[in-house]
Amino acid sequence: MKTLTWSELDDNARDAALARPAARADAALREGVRTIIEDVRDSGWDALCAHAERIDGTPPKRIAVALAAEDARRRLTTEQMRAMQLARANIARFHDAARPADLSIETLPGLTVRKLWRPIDSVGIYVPGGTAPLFSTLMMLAIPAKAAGVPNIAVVTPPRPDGTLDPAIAVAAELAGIDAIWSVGGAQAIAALAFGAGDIPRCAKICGPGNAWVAEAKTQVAAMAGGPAIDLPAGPSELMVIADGDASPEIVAADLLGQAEHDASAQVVLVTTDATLAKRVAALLPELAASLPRRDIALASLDNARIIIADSLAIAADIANLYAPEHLSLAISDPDALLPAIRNAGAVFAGALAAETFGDYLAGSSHVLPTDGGARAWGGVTVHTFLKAMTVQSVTPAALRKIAAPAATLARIEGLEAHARAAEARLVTQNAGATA
Ligand code: HSO
Ligand code: ZN
Repeated sequence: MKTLTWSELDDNARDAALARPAARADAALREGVRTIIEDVRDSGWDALCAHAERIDGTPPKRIAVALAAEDARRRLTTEQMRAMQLARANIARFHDAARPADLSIETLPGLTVRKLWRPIDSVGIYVPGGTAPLFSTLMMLAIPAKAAGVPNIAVVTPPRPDGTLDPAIAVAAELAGIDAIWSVGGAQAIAALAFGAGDIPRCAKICGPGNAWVAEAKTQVAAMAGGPAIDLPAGPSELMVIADGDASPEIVAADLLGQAEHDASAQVVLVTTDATLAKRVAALLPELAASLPRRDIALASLDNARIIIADSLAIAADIANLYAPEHLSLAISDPDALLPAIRNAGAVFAGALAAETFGDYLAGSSHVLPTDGGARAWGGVTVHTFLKAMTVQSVTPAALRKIAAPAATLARIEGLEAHARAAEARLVTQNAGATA
Protein backbone atom coordinates (compact mmCIF):
# COMPACT_ATOMS: atom_id res chain seq x y z
CA MET A 1 0.00 0.00 0.00
CA LYS A 2 1.41 3.36 -1.02
CA THR A 3 1.04 6.64 0.88
CA LEU A 4 1.38 9.74 -1.29
CA THR A 5 1.18 13.47 -0.56
CA TRP A 6 -0.93 15.09 -3.27
CA SER A 7 0.79 18.50 -3.11
CA GLU A 8 4.15 16.87 -3.85
CA LEU A 9 2.97 15.05 -6.99
CA ASP A 10 3.31 16.41 -10.53
CA ASP A 11 0.54 15.81 -13.08
CA ASN A 12 1.92 12.46 -14.22
CA ALA A 13 2.32 11.22 -10.69
CA ARG A 14 -1.25 12.34 -9.92
CA ASP A 15 -2.57 10.41 -12.92
CA ALA A 16 -0.62 7.37 -11.78
CA ALA A 17 -1.94 7.74 -8.22
CA LEU A 18 -5.53 7.58 -9.50
CA ALA A 19 -4.98 5.02 -12.27
CA ARG A 20 -7.08 1.88 -12.47
CA PRO A 21 -5.53 -1.38 -13.61
CA ALA A 22 -5.70 -1.71 -17.42
CA ALA A 23 -8.62 -4.06 -17.98
CA ARG A 24 -8.54 -4.70 -21.73
CA ALA A 25 -9.94 -8.09 -22.58
CA ASP A 26 -7.22 -10.05 -24.37
CA ALA A 27 -7.59 -11.06 -27.99
CA ALA A 28 -8.22 -14.75 -27.20
CA LEU A 29 -11.03 -13.88 -24.80
CA ARG A 30 -12.58 -11.48 -27.31
CA GLU A 31 -12.46 -14.12 -30.03
CA GLY A 32 -13.86 -16.82 -27.74
CA VAL A 33 -16.75 -14.57 -26.79
CA ARG A 34 -17.40 -13.63 -30.42
CA THR A 35 -17.64 -17.28 -31.48
CA ILE A 36 -20.12 -18.09 -28.71
CA ILE A 37 -22.29 -15.08 -29.47
CA GLU A 38 -22.40 -15.70 -33.22
CA ASP A 39 -23.19 -19.38 -32.70
CA VAL A 40 -26.06 -18.65 -30.32
CA ARG A 41 -27.36 -15.82 -32.49
CA ASP A 42 -27.32 -17.99 -35.61
CA SER A 43 -28.27 -21.40 -34.20
CA GLY A 44 -30.26 -20.56 -31.06
CA TRP A 45 -31.04 -23.19 -28.46
CA ASP A 46 -28.85 -25.99 -29.87
CA ALA A 47 -25.77 -23.77 -29.90
CA LEU A 48 -26.59 -22.48 -26.44
CA CYS A 49 -26.81 -26.04 -25.09
CA ALA A 50 -23.58 -27.05 -26.81
CA HIS A 51 -21.61 -24.14 -25.33
CA ALA A 52 -23.20 -24.49 -21.87
CA GLU A 53 -22.33 -28.19 -21.80
CA ARG A 54 -18.80 -27.58 -23.02
CA ILE A 55 -18.12 -24.83 -20.47
CA ASP A 56 -20.25 -25.73 -17.44
CA GLY A 57 -20.97 -29.39 -18.11
CA THR A 58 -24.74 -28.95 -18.11
CA PRO A 59 -27.40 -27.56 -20.44
CA PRO A 60 -29.48 -24.50 -19.45
CA LYS A 61 -32.38 -25.30 -17.16
CA ARG A 62 -35.46 -23.25 -16.26
CA ILE A 63 -35.97 -23.30 -12.49
CA ALA A 64 -39.38 -22.31 -11.12
CA VAL A 65 -38.80 -19.83 -8.31
CA ALA A 66 -41.90 -20.74 -6.24
CA LEU A 67 -40.73 -24.33 -5.87
CA ALA A 68 -37.08 -23.49 -5.25
CA ALA A 69 -37.99 -20.78 -2.75
CA GLU A 70 -40.26 -23.11 -0.76
CA ASP A 71 -37.31 -25.35 -0.07
CA ALA A 72 -34.89 -22.43 0.30
CA ARG A 73 -37.02 -20.70 2.93
CA ARG A 74 -36.55 -23.70 5.19
CA ARG A 75 -32.78 -23.41 4.86
CA LEU A 76 -32.67 -19.76 5.88
CA THR A 77 -33.06 -18.64 9.48
CA THR A 78 -35.87 -16.32 10.59
CA GLU A 79 -33.25 -13.61 11.07
CA GLN A 80 -31.99 -14.07 7.51
CA MET A 81 -35.53 -14.02 6.12
CA ARG A 82 -36.38 -10.85 8.07
CA ALA A 83 -33.22 -9.11 6.89
CA MET A 84 -34.03 -9.95 3.28
CA GLN A 85 -37.59 -8.71 3.69
CA LEU A 86 -36.30 -5.43 5.17
CA ALA A 87 -33.95 -5.02 2.20
CA ARG A 88 -36.78 -5.71 -0.24
CA ALA A 89 -39.07 -3.19 1.48
CA ASN A 90 -36.45 -0.41 1.48
CA ILE A 91 -35.34 -1.00 -2.12
CA ALA A 92 -38.97 -1.03 -3.29
CA ARG A 93 -39.83 2.08 -1.26
CA PHE A 94 -36.93 4.07 -2.70
CA HIS A 95 -37.46 3.02 -6.32
CA ASP A 96 -41.25 3.37 -6.23
CA ALA A 97 -40.80 6.93 -4.97
CA ALA A 98 -38.12 7.63 -7.59
CA ARG A 99 -40.48 6.84 -10.49
CA PRO A 100 -40.56 10.04 -12.55
CA ALA A 101 -43.83 11.83 -13.27
CA ASP A 102 -45.07 12.42 -16.82
CA LEU A 103 -44.84 16.01 -18.02
CA SER A 104 -47.18 18.09 -20.18
CA ILE A 105 -46.16 21.60 -21.29
CA GLU A 106 -47.79 24.10 -23.63
CA THR A 107 -44.76 25.54 -25.39
CA LEU A 108 -47.22 27.96 -27.09
CA PRO A 109 -50.97 28.20 -26.44
CA GLY A 110 -52.43 25.09 -28.07
CA LEU A 111 -49.05 23.48 -28.84
CA THR A 112 -48.72 20.72 -26.26
CA VAL A 113 -45.62 18.61 -25.77
CA ARG A 114 -45.77 15.71 -23.37
CA LYS A 115 -43.07 13.48 -21.96
CA LEU A 116 -44.48 10.06 -21.12
CA TRP A 117 -42.41 7.45 -19.32
CA ARG A 118 -42.72 3.90 -20.67
CA PRO A 119 -41.06 0.79 -19.26
CA ILE A 120 -38.69 -1.21 -21.44
CA ASP A 121 -40.60 -4.27 -22.69
CA SER A 122 -38.06 -6.92 -21.78
CA VAL A 123 -35.00 -6.87 -19.55
CA GLY A 124 -32.39 -9.58 -18.95
CA ILE A 125 -30.68 -9.72 -15.56
CA TYR A 126 -27.38 -11.51 -15.02
CA VAL A 127 -26.74 -12.67 -11.46
CA PRO A 128 -23.11 -13.71 -10.99
CA GLY A 129 -22.32 -17.05 -9.34
CA GLY A 130 -18.81 -17.79 -8.14
CA THR A 131 -17.37 -17.67 -4.65
CA ALA A 132 -20.07 -15.36 -3.24
CA PRO A 133 -23.42 -15.66 -5.06
CA LEU A 134 -24.75 -12.13 -4.86
CA PHE A 135 -28.46 -12.49 -4.17
CA SER A 136 -28.37 -8.78 -3.30
CA THR A 137 -27.50 -7.94 -6.92
CA LEU A 138 -30.64 -9.75 -8.06
CA MET A 139 -32.70 -7.57 -5.68
CA MET A 140 -30.85 -4.39 -6.70
CA LEU A 141 -31.79 -4.96 -10.36
CA ALA A 142 -35.12 -6.80 -10.29
CA ILE A 143 -36.85 -4.55 -7.75
CA PRO A 144 -36.10 -1.30 -9.67
CA ALA A 145 -37.15 -3.05 -12.92
CA LYS A 146 -40.45 -4.06 -11.29
CA ALA A 147 -40.91 -0.52 -9.95
CA ALA A 148 -40.53 0.72 -13.53
CA GLY A 149 -43.24 -1.72 -14.66
CA VAL A 150 -41.06 -3.90 -16.93
CA PRO A 151 -43.45 -6.69 -17.99
CA ASN A 152 -40.86 -9.32 -18.99
CA ILE A 153 -37.81 -9.91 -16.82
CA ALA A 154 -35.54 -12.86 -17.64
CA VAL A 155 -33.01 -13.79 -14.96
CA VAL A 156 -29.96 -15.97 -15.62
CA THR A 157 -27.32 -17.24 -13.22
CA PRO A 158 -24.49 -19.78 -13.65
CA PRO A 159 -25.43 -23.39 -12.78
CA ARG A 160 -24.32 -24.92 -9.50
CA PRO A 161 -22.84 -28.42 -9.48
CA ASP A 162 -25.95 -29.95 -7.86
CA GLY A 163 -28.32 -28.23 -10.31
CA THR A 164 -30.16 -26.29 -7.57
CA LEU A 165 -30.46 -22.55 -7.01
CA ASP A 166 -28.53 -20.91 -4.21
CA PRO A 167 -31.19 -20.61 -1.45
CA ALA A 168 -30.67 -16.87 -0.96
CA ILE A 169 -31.00 -16.29 -4.70
CA ALA A 170 -34.24 -18.30 -4.78
CA VAL A 171 -35.70 -16.29 -1.89
CA ALA A 172 -34.46 -12.97 -3.30
CA ALA A 173 -36.13 -13.81 -6.62
CA GLU A 174 -39.39 -14.65 -4.88
CA LEU A 175 -39.27 -11.41 -2.87
CA ALA A 176 -38.60 -9.45 -6.06
CA GLY A 177 -41.55 -11.07 -7.84
CA ILE A 178 -39.52 -13.13 -10.32
CA ASP A 179 -41.19 -16.40 -11.48
CA ALA A 180 -38.28 -18.28 -13.02
CA ILE A 181 -34.51 -18.28 -13.25
CA TRP A 182 -32.49 -19.84 -16.03
CA SER A 183 -29.40 -21.65 -14.79
CA VAL A 184 -26.97 -20.68 -17.50
CA GLY A 185 -24.01 -18.34 -17.22
CA GLY A 186 -21.13 -16.77 -19.08
CA ALA A 187 -21.05 -15.28 -22.55
CA GLN A 188 -23.55 -17.90 -23.74
CA ALA A 189 -26.17 -16.62 -21.28
CA ILE A 190 -25.64 -13.04 -22.48
CA ALA A 191 -25.95 -14.18 -26.11
CA ALA A 192 -29.22 -15.98 -25.30
CA LEU A 193 -30.65 -12.87 -23.64
CA ALA A 194 -29.49 -10.71 -26.54
CA PHE A 195 -30.93 -12.75 -29.39
CA GLY A 196 -33.31 -15.22 -27.73
CA ALA A 197 -32.72 -19.00 -27.57
CA GLY A 198 -35.43 -21.61 -27.03
CA ASP A 199 -37.73 -20.25 -24.34
CA ILE A 200 -35.17 -17.67 -23.20
CA PRO A 201 -36.65 -14.46 -24.54
CA ARG A 202 -34.79 -11.86 -26.53
CA CYS A 203 -34.32 -8.81 -24.26
CA ALA A 204 -34.18 -5.14 -25.19
CA LYS A 205 -31.72 -4.42 -22.37
CA ILE A 206 -29.28 -6.56 -20.39
CA CYS A 207 -28.15 -5.59 -16.90
CA GLY A 208 -25.91 -6.99 -14.22
CA PRO A 209 -22.28 -7.52 -13.35
CA GLY A 210 -20.22 -10.57 -14.28
CA ASN A 211 -16.73 -11.85 -14.93
CA ALA A 212 -14.52 -10.79 -17.85
CA TRP A 213 -16.41 -13.09 -20.28
CA VAL A 214 -19.76 -11.66 -19.28
CA ALA A 215 -18.53 -8.06 -19.44
CA GLU A 216 -16.99 -8.64 -22.87
CA ALA A 217 -20.14 -10.40 -24.11
CA LYS A 218 -22.31 -7.48 -22.98
CA THR A 219 -20.06 -5.03 -24.82
CA GLN A 220 -20.10 -7.14 -27.99
CA VAL A 221 -23.86 -7.77 -28.16
CA ALA A 222 -24.57 -4.09 -27.51
CA ALA A 223 -22.40 -3.19 -30.52
CA MET A 224 -24.10 -5.69 -32.87
CA ALA A 225 -26.85 -4.81 -35.33
CA GLY A 226 -30.17 -5.37 -33.58
CA GLY A 227 -28.37 -6.03 -30.30
CA PRO A 228 -29.70 -4.95 -26.90
CA ALA A 229 -28.83 -1.96 -24.76
CA ILE A 230 -26.71 -2.65 -21.69
CA ASP A 231 -26.61 -1.01 -18.28
CA LEU A 232 -23.19 0.27 -17.23
CA PRO A 233 -19.51 0.06 -17.98
CA ALA A 234 -18.51 -2.70 -15.56
CA GLY A 235 -15.13 -3.19 -13.95
CA PRO A 236 -13.71 -4.09 -10.54
CA SER A 237 -15.58 -2.53 -7.62
CA GLU A 238 -14.14 0.62 -5.96
CA LEU A 239 -14.32 2.61 -2.74
CA MET A 240 -12.76 5.98 -2.03
CA VAL A 241 -12.95 7.26 1.53
CA ILE A 242 -12.42 10.93 2.36
CA ALA A 243 -11.57 11.19 6.05
CA ASP A 244 -10.69 14.09 8.32
CA GLY A 245 -8.93 14.02 11.70
CA ASP A 246 -12.23 13.24 13.47
CA ALA A 247 -12.74 9.97 11.60
CA SER A 248 -12.38 6.67 13.43
CA PRO A 249 -9.42 4.76 11.95
CA GLU A 250 -11.14 1.47 12.84
CA ILE A 251 -14.26 2.40 10.87
CA VAL A 252 -12.31 3.72 7.90
CA ALA A 253 -10.21 0.53 7.79
CA ALA A 254 -13.33 -1.62 8.17
CA ASP A 255 -14.99 0.09 5.19
CA LEU A 256 -11.88 -0.26 3.04
CA LEU A 257 -11.69 -3.97 3.87
CA GLY A 258 -15.38 -4.41 3.05
CA GLN A 259 -14.56 -3.33 -0.45
CA ALA A 260 -11.23 -5.17 -0.66
CA GLU A 261 -12.79 -8.55 0.17
CA HIS A 262 -14.84 -8.46 -3.05
CA ASP A 263 -12.04 -9.15 -5.44
CA ALA A 264 -8.25 -9.11 -5.71
CA SER A 265 -8.67 -6.35 -8.28
CA ALA A 266 -11.08 -4.27 -6.14
CA GLN A 267 -9.80 -0.71 -5.73
CA VAL A 268 -9.60 1.03 -2.36
CA VAL A 269 -8.30 4.57 -1.90
CA LEU A 270 -8.16 6.67 1.26
CA VAL A 271 -7.85 10.44 0.89
CA THR A 272 -7.24 12.20 4.18
CA THR A 273 -6.25 15.59 5.51
CA ASP A 274 -4.73 13.95 8.59
CA ALA A 275 -1.33 12.24 8.38
CA THR A 276 -1.77 10.57 11.77
CA LEU A 277 -5.03 8.96 10.62
CA ALA A 278 -3.27 7.82 7.43
CA LYS A 279 -0.60 6.01 9.45
CA ARG A 280 -3.10 4.45 11.81
CA VAL A 281 -5.29 3.13 8.97
CA ALA A 282 -2.25 1.78 7.10
CA ALA A 283 -1.25 -0.15 10.23
CA LEU A 284 -4.76 -1.40 10.96
CA LEU A 285 -5.58 -2.73 7.48
CA PRO A 286 -3.32 -5.82 7.46
CA GLU A 287 -4.02 -6.38 11.14
CA LEU A 288 -7.80 -6.42 10.67
CA ALA A 289 -7.54 -8.32 7.37
CA ALA A 290 -5.77 -11.22 9.10
CA SER A 291 -8.97 -12.42 10.79
CA LEU A 292 -11.14 -12.27 7.67
CA PRO A 293 -12.32 -15.47 5.97
CA ARG A 294 -11.51 -13.86 2.60
CA ARG A 295 -8.18 -12.39 3.79
CA ASP A 296 -6.22 -13.60 0.77
CA ILE A 297 -8.50 -11.70 -1.58
CA ALA A 298 -8.54 -8.63 0.69
CA LEU A 299 -4.75 -8.60 1.05
CA ALA A 300 -4.27 -8.95 -2.71
CA SER A 301 -6.57 -5.98 -3.25
CA LEU A 302 -4.75 -3.98 -0.55
CA ASP A 303 -1.53 -4.39 -2.54
CA ASN A 304 -2.99 -1.85 -4.98
CA ALA A 305 -4.54 0.35 -2.29
CA ARG A 306 -3.43 3.95 -1.98
CA ILE A 307 -3.51 6.51 0.78
CA ILE A 308 -3.36 10.11 -0.39
CA ILE A 309 -2.69 13.01 1.97
CA ALA A 310 -4.55 16.13 0.85
CA ASP A 311 -4.00 19.66 2.17
CA SER A 312 -7.72 20.36 2.60
CA LEU A 313 -11.13 18.79 2.21
CA ALA A 314 -11.70 20.97 -0.87
CA ILE A 315 -8.67 19.34 -2.49
CA ALA A 316 -9.92 15.93 -1.36
CA ALA A 317 -13.18 16.67 -3.21
CA ASP A 318 -11.17 17.59 -6.34
CA ILE A 319 -9.35 14.27 -6.10
CA ALA A 320 -12.67 12.41 -5.79
CA ASN A 321 -14.03 14.24 -8.84
CA LEU A 322 -10.93 13.29 -10.84
CA TYR A 323 -11.13 9.64 -9.83
CA ALA A 324 -14.94 9.41 -10.02
CA PRO A 325 -15.29 6.46 -7.63
CA GLU A 326 -18.09 3.94 -7.72
CA HIS A 327 -18.52 4.46 -3.95
CA LEU A 328 -17.44 7.54 -2.00
CA SER A 329 -17.52 7.63 1.80
CA LEU A 330 -17.36 11.01 3.49
CA ALA A 331 -15.97 10.09 6.90
CA ILE A 332 -15.84 13.72 7.97
CA SER A 333 -17.53 15.76 10.66
CA ASP A 334 -19.63 17.91 8.29
CA PRO A 335 -20.37 15.85 5.16
CA ASP A 336 -23.19 18.13 4.03
CA ALA A 337 -20.74 21.03 3.77
CA LEU A 338 -18.55 19.07 1.32
CA LEU A 339 -21.37 17.44 -0.66
CA PRO A 340 -21.96 20.42 -3.02
CA ALA A 341 -18.34 20.07 -4.19
CA ILE A 342 -18.77 16.37 -5.07
CA ARG A 343 -19.76 15.92 -8.72
CA ASN A 344 -18.45 12.53 -9.84
CA ALA A 345 -19.35 9.50 -7.71
CA GLY A 346 -21.77 6.59 -8.14
CA ALA A 347 -23.00 6.53 -4.53
CA VAL A 348 -22.00 8.75 -1.61
CA PHE A 349 -22.09 7.68 2.04
CA ALA A 350 -22.39 10.86 4.04
CA GLY A 351 -21.01 10.82 7.59
CA ALA A 352 -19.42 8.31 9.91
CA LEU A 353 -22.58 6.26 10.40
CA ALA A 354 -23.32 5.75 6.71
CA ALA A 355 -21.59 2.51 5.68
CA GLU A 356 -21.12 1.22 2.16
CA THR A 357 -22.42 -2.06 3.58
CA PHE A 358 -25.82 -0.41 4.17
CA GLY A 359 -25.88 0.73 0.55
CA ASP A 360 -24.79 -2.70 -0.65
CA TYR A 361 -27.76 -4.36 1.03
CA LEU A 362 -30.60 -2.40 2.47
CA ALA A 363 -30.53 1.39 2.47
CA GLY A 364 -32.71 1.36 -0.64
CA SER A 365 -30.60 2.74 -3.49
CA SER A 366 -29.21 0.20 -5.97
CA HIS A 367 -25.65 -1.04 -5.52
CA VAL A 368 -25.23 -1.51 -9.28
CA LEU A 369 -23.04 1.53 -9.94
CA PRO A 370 -20.58 2.80 -12.53
CA THR A 371 -16.96 1.72 -12.01
CA ASP A 372 -13.75 2.62 -13.80
CA GLY A 373 -14.44 6.37 -13.87
CA GLY A 374 -17.87 5.83 -15.42
CA ALA A 375 -19.34 8.09 -12.73
CA ARG A 376 -18.03 11.08 -14.72
CA ALA A 377 -20.88 10.49 -17.16
CA TRP A 378 -23.16 7.85 -15.66
CA GLY A 379 -25.29 7.34 -12.60
CA GLY A 380 -26.03 3.97 -11.04
CA VAL A 381 -29.05 1.79 -11.68
CA THR A 382 -32.34 3.47 -10.76
CA VAL A 383 -35.91 3.09 -11.90
CA HIS A 384 -34.85 5.27 -14.89
CA THR A 385 -32.55 2.46 -16.09
CA PHE A 386 -35.70 0.53 -16.98
CA LEU A 387 -37.75 3.40 -18.38
CA LYS A 388 -37.55 5.54 -21.47
CA ALA A 389 -39.17 8.86 -22.14
CA MET A 390 -41.46 9.09 -25.13
CA THR A 391 -42.54 12.55 -26.28
CA VAL A 392 -45.93 13.39 -27.79
CA GLN A 393 -46.95 16.60 -29.58
CA SER A 394 -50.47 17.81 -30.28
CA VAL A 395 -51.53 20.99 -32.04
CA THR A 396 -54.76 23.03 -32.00
CA PRO A 397 -55.86 25.08 -35.04
CA ALA A 398 -54.86 28.31 -33.28
CA ALA A 399 -51.38 26.99 -32.59
CA LEU A 400 -51.07 25.69 -36.15
CA ARG A 401 -51.57 29.23 -37.49
CA LYS A 402 -48.64 30.38 -35.32
CA ILE A 403 -46.15 27.62 -36.12
CA ALA A 404 -46.71 26.45 -39.71
CA ALA A 405 -44.96 29.39 -41.42
CA PRO A 406 -41.88 29.53 -39.15
CA ALA A 407 -41.52 25.75 -39.38
CA ALA A 408 -41.62 25.99 -43.19
CA THR A 409 -39.02 28.78 -43.05
CA LEU A 410 -36.72 26.68 -40.89
CA ALA A 411 -37.09 23.71 -43.24
CA ARG A 412 -36.21 25.84 -46.27
CA ILE A 413 -33.04 27.10 -44.53
CA GLU A 414 -31.97 23.47 -44.55
CA GLY A 415 -33.11 23.04 -48.14
CA LEU A 416 -35.76 20.51 -47.14
CA GLU A 417 -38.75 21.56 -49.24
CA ALA A 418 -40.88 18.51 -48.50
CA HIS A 419 -40.67 19.30 -44.78
CA ALA A 420 -41.83 22.87 -45.50
CA ARG A 421 -44.79 21.65 -47.55
CA ALA A 422 -45.81 19.15 -44.86
CA ALA A 423 -46.15 22.10 -42.48
CA GLU A 424 -48.01 24.31 -44.96
CA ALA A 425 -50.32 21.54 -46.18
CA ARG A 426 -51.99 21.59 -42.78
CA LEU A 427 -52.69 25.31 -43.07
CA VAL A 428 -54.35 24.71 -46.41
CA THR A 429 -56.65 21.97 -45.13
CA GLN A 430 -57.33 23.98 -41.99
CA ASN A 431 -58.26 27.10 -43.97
CA ALA A 432 -60.39 25.04 -46.38
CA GLY A 433 -62.17 23.51 -43.37
CA ALA A 434 -62.74 26.98 -41.87
CA THR A 435 -64.28 28.45 -45.05
CA ALA A 436 -66.39 25.37 -45.84
N1 HSO B 1 -20.15 -3.55 -3.26
C1 HSO B 1 -20.67 -4.31 -4.39
C2 HSO B 1 -22.05 -4.83 -4.18
C3 HSO B 1 -22.20 -5.90 -3.16
N2 HSO B 1 -21.62 -5.91 -1.97
C4 HSO B 1 -22.97 -7.03 -3.21
C5 HSO B 1 -22.04 -6.99 -1.28
N3 HSO B 1 -22.83 -7.66 -2.05
C6 HSO B 1 -20.64 -3.42 -5.64
O1 HSO B 1 -21.35 -2.25 -5.49
ZN1 ZN C 1 -19.92 -4.76 -1.46
